[in-house]
Amino acid sequence: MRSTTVRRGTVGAVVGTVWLAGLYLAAPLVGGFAPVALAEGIIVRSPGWLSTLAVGLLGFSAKPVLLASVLVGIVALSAIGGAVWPRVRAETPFLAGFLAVGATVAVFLAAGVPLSPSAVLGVVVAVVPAYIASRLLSTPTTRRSPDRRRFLRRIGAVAVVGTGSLLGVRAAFDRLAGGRGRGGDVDGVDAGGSDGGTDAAGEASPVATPGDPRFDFEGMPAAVTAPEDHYVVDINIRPPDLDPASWTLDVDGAVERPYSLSYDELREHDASVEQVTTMVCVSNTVGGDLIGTPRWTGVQLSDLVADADPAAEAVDVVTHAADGYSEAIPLDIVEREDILIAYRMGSEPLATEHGFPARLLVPGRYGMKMTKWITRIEVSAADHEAYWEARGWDEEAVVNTMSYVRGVERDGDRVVVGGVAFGGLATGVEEIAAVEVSVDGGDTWTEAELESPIAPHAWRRWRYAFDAPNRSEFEVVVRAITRDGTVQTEERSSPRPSGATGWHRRPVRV
Ligand SMILES: Nc1nc2c(c(=O)[nH]1)N[C@H]1C(S)=C(S)[C@@H](COP(=O)(O)O)O[C@H]1N2
Ligand SMILES: [Mo]
Repeated sequence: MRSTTVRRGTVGAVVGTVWLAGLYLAAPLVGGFAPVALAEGIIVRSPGWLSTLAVGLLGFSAKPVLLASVLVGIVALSAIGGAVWPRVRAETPFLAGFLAVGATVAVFLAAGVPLSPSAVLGVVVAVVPAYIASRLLSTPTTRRSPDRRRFLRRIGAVAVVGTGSLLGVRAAFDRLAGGRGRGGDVDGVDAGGSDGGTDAAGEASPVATPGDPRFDFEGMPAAVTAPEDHYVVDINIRPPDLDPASWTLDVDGAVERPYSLSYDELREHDASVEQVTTMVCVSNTVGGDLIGTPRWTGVQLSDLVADADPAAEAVDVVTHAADGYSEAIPLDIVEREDILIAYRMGSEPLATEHGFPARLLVPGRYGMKMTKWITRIEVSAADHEAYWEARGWDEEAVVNTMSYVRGVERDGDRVVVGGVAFGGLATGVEEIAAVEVSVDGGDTWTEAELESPIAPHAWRRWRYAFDAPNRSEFEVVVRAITRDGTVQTEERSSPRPSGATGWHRRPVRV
């Protein structure tokens, strides 16, 4: 009898896997791959000490590991369910269908999917393939056929064909939708590959860019990042969709004159300025892609706060967002004129995923400081514990000095390598004074050419051209030097809690 139990367990696992593939197929209908939302829900609801411990043990891969555990857990539960499943009787198919619908609805509810016709369709899309798989596998083979090989072949066929075709259909959907769907993205702590350099040269935003064309070559990012090329990171599976007609920005707390602004009042505010500013996620690994330098338009936060007349005991400015996110910055830093409530990126209103209608922009700090979907600016007389701070990340989040290798191109004997360099400061302007590059793995170093600054808090592109008639493989290493002469630290540290450090090292062939 033991082998029957094993077989049934295997059937359960396959049905569970097909169900997961069905959930993935349904993702565009319900705003995302539901298990991601479950994992996010666990992160958000777990106490700060637990997420701190998890990230401490697992590093910045805590979120992918958690998601993987959720997936494996679901398959394991299905296997157990299959193993203890009652013998096939007339009513069992109904019971199975009922269970599958129940599980799907429960997962969607836990993931915060709102009830709608597309959610109902999502349930159908998720359940039907798993149901078909269970019917195909449960009837005669598990009971009668003694032929183990045949059974295994059948299981394998259902698993591969079922899962494969669901994933294929989903990929086709994504292609039709232009590949911009967010569903299933594991945003946040996972920070892309380490080799970077995927931005095509010359993909500049339609606005006239101040970049020097000599720094536009194979693999180099545009000087100014087009909105659609800027990375997206947040805690949501589905970004808040705010209606600009009813949205208000409230400025209140420890102030004499609380007030609110409508979307139009914000855009017509006279303290509006335009600035090109680099933003990088604290979870970016050395050389990673969670960095961009868009052109922003917004209202100076100092003006918005001053208009409310802060009380003498005010210490912090807390920004609150529609998704429950919050961040705090000390009042004395808010006096800087380059901290904006931004409502435009490039020449367009902020995209939904970048915080429409408005978001905070704090130059020189990591992206986590830059609250999207902002609804309230609270002047606070007490120290506020912000969202990521409560989860063990650095409170000040000043950007570490960094430099990345991005581009490489050959023209005859001549080779040019290049990339970007950036650093933040608690106050003051961007501080990169020089970039040094090695093409022999760090044995010898040369000073690279730096593009003239395009803005005070924008990255600097760098390039280094040299003759290499007889060599095609190089190990490029780069390090930046700040204005006070400090060389970027070689010491590797993980993104948590204060951002990654270390020299970017990248083998290239050209
Ligand atoms: N409301 C809200 N704002 C947020 C976040 C969030 O999860 N919710 N994530 C922050 C983080 S960690 C980063 S790196 C930036 C990313 O902004 P972007 O997606 O526009 O690049 O937004 C920040 N602002
Ligand atoms: Mo971030």
